[in-house]
Amino acid sequence: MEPMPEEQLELYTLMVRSRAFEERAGALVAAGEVPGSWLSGIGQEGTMGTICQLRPDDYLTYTHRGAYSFIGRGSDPGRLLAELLGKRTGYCRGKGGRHIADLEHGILGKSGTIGGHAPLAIGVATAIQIRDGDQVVVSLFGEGTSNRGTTHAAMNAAAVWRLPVVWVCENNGYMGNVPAPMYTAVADIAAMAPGYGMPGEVMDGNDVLAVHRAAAVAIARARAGNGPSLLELKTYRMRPFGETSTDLRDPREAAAWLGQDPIERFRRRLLEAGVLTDAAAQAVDEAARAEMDAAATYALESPLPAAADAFEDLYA
Ligand SMILES: Cc1ncc(C[n+]2csc(CCOP(=O)(O)OP(=O)(O)O)c2C)c(N)n1
Ligand SMILES: [Mg+2]
Repeated sequence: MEPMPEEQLELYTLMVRSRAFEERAGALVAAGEVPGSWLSGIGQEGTMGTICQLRPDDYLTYTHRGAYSFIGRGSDPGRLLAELLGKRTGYCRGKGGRHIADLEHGILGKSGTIGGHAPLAIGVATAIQIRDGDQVVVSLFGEGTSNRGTTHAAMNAAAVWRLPVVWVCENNGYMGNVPAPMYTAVADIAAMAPGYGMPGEVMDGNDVLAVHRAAAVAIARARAGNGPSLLELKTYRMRPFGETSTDLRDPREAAAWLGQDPIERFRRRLLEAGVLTDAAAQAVDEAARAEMDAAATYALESPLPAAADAFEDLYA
């Protein structure tokens, strides 16, 4: 079922805010303000079609890319940017950098090794099942990450135990600068789903309403106790692997994908349907930019952790 017009506008606004965050984060990296880097999700905002459907008490685990996980869940952009800058006001008190967990919004963080977050999804989903809850876990991963043993083991366990997980593979065709056919023999990651005993579906990841439709089915299935699904979103990242990385991909490829920009496509569709006007779209853009400017100011003006803070948050 298509989301109602108001829901479509909300979804569009989330995507624009996510993009504005990415642009602000990229600018901070370029200005030398970030001690590490940022792995941009510009071009992959179609993934928001899954995240926007989660309830506040649901959970999300993610690999490493994109702001949509956080913006879609309601995280505070100021605290996110503060974390990126290593500031004390960040979600992990400046100790995570771009490895961010926002437990208030059910974002369980990620692992330094790709695919390390997949077993985390299983742990939470098992806890939900033991407690007879009806929450779900969405777990995002890249097509490169699909080849980690942890990812395979977790997908198998989720299917065997009928856990409430929705696996969302963002297939952007590359692991760093390496094209997918060099590390995966099948064209579609979702083709692996029947091998685990769960449904799998491939879709145009830049068509956010197609993503929304498929995610609605997968989330309902998980919530009803009928087990996991695997969604594969075919997409493209419009930025280099990381904001400090060299992009070795063919620039003609990126130019071709520009016409597939998920936000542009959704905007055109909303304009044609009369759900959005040019003036309203401009207002959404301006509000998002102003919000992220304020977030950046907050992050830049926030204090660094004190030396003694190094001894806090430790397991001993
Ligand atoms: C076990 C492990 N190997 C390598 C890395 C370095 N690494 C970080 S992200 C990444 C690429 C992952 O590609 P993909 O899953 O397709 O995600 P994308 O970056 O394309 O979004 C790699 C190799 C890592 N963090 N952990
Ligand atoms: Mg990839």
